[in-house]
Amino acid sequence: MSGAETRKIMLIHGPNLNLLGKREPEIYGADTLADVEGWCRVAGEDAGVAVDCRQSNHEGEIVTWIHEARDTAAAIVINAGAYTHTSIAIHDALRAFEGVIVELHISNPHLRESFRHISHIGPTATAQVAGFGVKAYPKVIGAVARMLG
Ligand code: CA2
Repeated sequence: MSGAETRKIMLIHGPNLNLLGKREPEIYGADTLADVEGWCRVAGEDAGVAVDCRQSNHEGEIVTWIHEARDTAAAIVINAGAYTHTSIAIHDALRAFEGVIVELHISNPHLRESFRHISHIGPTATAQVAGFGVKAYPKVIGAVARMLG
């Protein structure tokens, strides 16, 4: 990673999270993904880090972005959506990323169906946050910025 990117965080959202604020507000809240990404960019500006926001419904695209982050970002904040519980490919890609990794969930998967209790992201993560709703995102960006120093 070059010096220019030592203060960049890649924020990755997985499948269906483009629907935030448009369905199931009782679980995920009424704010949209654009709202959340906007708060994170502002939190990044306040903390002196750039936040590179991505969302994909395709596992391979997320894997490719994690590879890209090896050269462009000092940290990854990832809500992999349902791929959290299924994707060895995302697990393996994260294993090859040497920076800070934060696994973030809006809900607390442990309070939900048993198939959400396994995380393949967790064993790769520096830190995990779950159950605080979407308001956790800008807090996490600030915390990661402080970790980066
Ligand atoms: O709580 C989270 O952040 C989750 O990562 C959300 C995933 C779910 O599969 C995980 O178990 C926990 C689901 C994302 C679906 O997002 C939607 C948002 C609005 C409307 C419909 C789906």
